[in-house]
Amino acid sequence: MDLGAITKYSALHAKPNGLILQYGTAGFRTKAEHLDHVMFRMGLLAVLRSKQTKSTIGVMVTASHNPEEDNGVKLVDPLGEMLAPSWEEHATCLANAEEQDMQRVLIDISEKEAVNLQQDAFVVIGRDTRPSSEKLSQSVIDGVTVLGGQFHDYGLLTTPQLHYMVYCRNTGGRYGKATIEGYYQKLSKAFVELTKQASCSGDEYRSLKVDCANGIGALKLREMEHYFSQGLSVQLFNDGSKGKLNHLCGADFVKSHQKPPQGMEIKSNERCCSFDGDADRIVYYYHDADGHFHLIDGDKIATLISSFLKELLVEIGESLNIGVVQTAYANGSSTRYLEEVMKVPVYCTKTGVKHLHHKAQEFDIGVYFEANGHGTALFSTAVEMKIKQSAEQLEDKKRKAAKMLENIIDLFNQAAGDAISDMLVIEAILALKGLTVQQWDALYTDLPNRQLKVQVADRRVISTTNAERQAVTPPGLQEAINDLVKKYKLSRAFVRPSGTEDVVRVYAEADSQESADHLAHEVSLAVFQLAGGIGERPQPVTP
Ligand code: 16G
Ligand code: MG
Repeated sequence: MDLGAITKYSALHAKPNGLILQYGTAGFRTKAEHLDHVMFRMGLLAVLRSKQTKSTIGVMVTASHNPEEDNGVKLVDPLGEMLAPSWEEHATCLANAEEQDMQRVLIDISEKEAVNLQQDAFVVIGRDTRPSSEKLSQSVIDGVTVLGGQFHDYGLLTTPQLHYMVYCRNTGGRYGKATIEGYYQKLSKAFVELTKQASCSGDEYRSLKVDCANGIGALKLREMEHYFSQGLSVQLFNDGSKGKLNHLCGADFVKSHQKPPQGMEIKSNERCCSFDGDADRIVYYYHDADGHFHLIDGDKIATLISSFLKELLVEIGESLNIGVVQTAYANGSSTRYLEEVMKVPVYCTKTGVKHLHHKAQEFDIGVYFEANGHGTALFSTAVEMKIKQSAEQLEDKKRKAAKMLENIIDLFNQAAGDAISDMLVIEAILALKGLTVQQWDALYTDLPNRQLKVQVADRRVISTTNAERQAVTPPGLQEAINDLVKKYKLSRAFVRPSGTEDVVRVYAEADSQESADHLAHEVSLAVFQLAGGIGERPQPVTP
């Protein structure tokens, strides 16, 4: 390590005095103007992680669904996964080190993690379309270079595309080619082959309206469109040509406001979807004949996908273990439907993709989705091999199903939840099953629900257990929630400190919207009273 050079360059990316940041659920996130030093330092850290794992590490510059003025950064581990927890701690430590402590912290991390500093390092970098992203990714590159790492800057990419690149590079090209072209070709080939088998695709030209949140998804989908246009025509809205990133549009807006994005005209029964700002989330929706808005969130996406996979397995005659992974935010109706009607085992983890991803890896086929639309399906290597063999050997009908499954495996981005990949999987399944968006929506009816935020002095006073479904501290809070929940039918509520914002989140569901709203409000008051609320007392929800 050339400590002199590190000190010199670090001073050019100085940390604002007193600024403390945390490597949160999905990396660092805050106002873009406070992030230059973090970017430089994450470049340094990526080099150390790369040396330690002897693999390519990814660095993505994005703040996803957050406002355009924000930015963020996260590291991607060798198999496309989120950074290992011990390294998250190093990231926080390094980001908060005062200038004079930088050398010591770097040496500390290297020693603790037994990093061989002689080892080569390779880092790949991607960024979203935020105005601040280009300069910030340059700071990452400065960090990589100072520590002697090699790098490839992919420039503009969706977050899942960067995960894909990392995965490809660390699996010797077996997963795919680590180029944007390679990504387009792999997914489109699988999609076109799949949709060719749809018996009803000939009668109806399939088209879909896509709200791209004025983000990177628009650019990438536009580039990719002609690769799969045989199977699907997409019409892009909020493509960044005029509107502001994530402003009144995008998956997060649509899911949390339960209404369509601005800038998209929807005719009744048209299939529409929204990506978020870095295209790792997707939700679907439509207007019925009476003009009512219907949201199809991550839970219903997981249901469609897992039931289709299960059907294929039955046809092939394989009994593989398939599991669905959700979080506490999953609508109670979805969990009930999966368990009771589809007889698929369901597991609940803490919020944040890394927790779901990890759990899903325990199954032959693990389908994971957060209600907010972030998810994918993972297939174990053994399953992939088995299916490939079946596709060669089995007789007619079974072979067809095995071939479909093979294409589906290729179509899912197994390195991360991916709006583009998920969209193509969903479109293929709808085509193959001849389902309309309403028929898909009718699988089950969501329980009415409400999410609220409460401001408290220190959100760490709330700790939870049982995959965030129960509060352990402060004392009395869970008992208060239990008493409130008892007042309503089909009700459930929980609270958790946000991992990305300085608030406590409240979730409630019940048999009617009015009850869900009341319950959420009452739970908010309990949080305010028992967990040190600040500012104005929570107000009742106005419908
Ligand atoms: C991040 C997570 C997302 C999670 C959300 C929760 C990743 C890539 N993203 O955006 O999965 O749903 O945080 O936010 O893990 P919250 O803690 O503020 O509720
Ligand atoms: Mg995102």
